[in-house]
Amino acid sequence: MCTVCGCGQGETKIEGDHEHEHRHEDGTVHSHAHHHDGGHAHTHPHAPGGLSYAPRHHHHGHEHAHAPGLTPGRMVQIEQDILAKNNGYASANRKEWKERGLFAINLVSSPGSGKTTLLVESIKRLAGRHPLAVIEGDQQTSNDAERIRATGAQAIQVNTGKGCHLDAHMVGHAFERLDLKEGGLLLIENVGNLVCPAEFDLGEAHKVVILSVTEGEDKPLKYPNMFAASDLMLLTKTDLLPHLSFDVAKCVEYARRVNPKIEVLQVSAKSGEGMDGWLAWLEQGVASAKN
Ligand SMILES: Nc1nc2c(ncn2[C@@H]2O[C@H](COP(=O)(O)OP(=O)(O)OP(=O)(O)O)[C@@H](O)[C@H]2O)c(=O)[nH]1
Ligand SMILES: [Zn+2]
Ligand SMILES: [Zn+2]
Repeated sequence: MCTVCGCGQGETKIEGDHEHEHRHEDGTVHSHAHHHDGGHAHTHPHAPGGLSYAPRHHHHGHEHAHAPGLTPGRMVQIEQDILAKNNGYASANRKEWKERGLFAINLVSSPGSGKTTLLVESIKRLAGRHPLAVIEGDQQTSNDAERIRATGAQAIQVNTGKGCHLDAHMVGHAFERLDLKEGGLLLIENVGNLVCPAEFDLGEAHKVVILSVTEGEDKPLKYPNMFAASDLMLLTKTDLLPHLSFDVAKCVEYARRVNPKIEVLQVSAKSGEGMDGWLAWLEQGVASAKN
């Protein structure tokens, strides 16, 4: 269950997993994914409190709420538990990525802002310069991971089903499937949603909020949490500006109103305008994360 909008969880599927069904004592049936290939189930308990990604079957967290009968107090308790658990996994991810000298970023935005196109164009330009991998989050389909793999880069898809955000636990498992060398770049494309992903730390170095110029300049005011949680705002699709009445200065002012420290870069994945600045930002991050 999402702490913010109450949408369903427990339907997460990482590419390569298989589904199986559970029946609870109250008769509720739900399915979720497991993978058994590789079979190594290596333990890397790297969080205080003994959190660990193995054995893989024991921490699915059946925290989906059967809302009827739940008191508001109980709901708040569940939300706090979910976030506390997420934060445990996020610190585990952060620790592991730090040990490996990886620069991990979490791309957040509303649907269709241009995340995957930007990643594809960035990866083409970064080709061969750094070890790099992508974790793709979407509710359904592996379309985005396939678009990334078409560039030759490795990518793994996480489908969240009814869930509206990636959490640190799924990302940790997806990361296990990647073969990412030391000193590289881990790009995480979150589910398109300007609300819930703001709440979930994945262990990333930065959240980067992508806002396309077709969405209107007032998004930072309407969804302040997301802009407050991000260190960089990328204004995308700037090739379309001549056709729109989007006010860039106003948008930047709104973003700084909710987050005075937010950096802003303007890019067009289509024309290539501004890509150098964005790639320089990434390169600097990779350099600073290296051990
Ligand atoms: N004009 C223009 N269109 C773009 C640009 N970048 C992406 N698009 C278009 O915007 C649409 C959405 O792009 P995607 O890259 O799929 O967006 P996304 O954020 O990954 O979408 P979801 O994963 O579904 O949230 C597509 O039709 C792209 O061709 C750009 O720089 N300029
Ligand atoms: Zn199970
Ligand atoms: Zn996408």
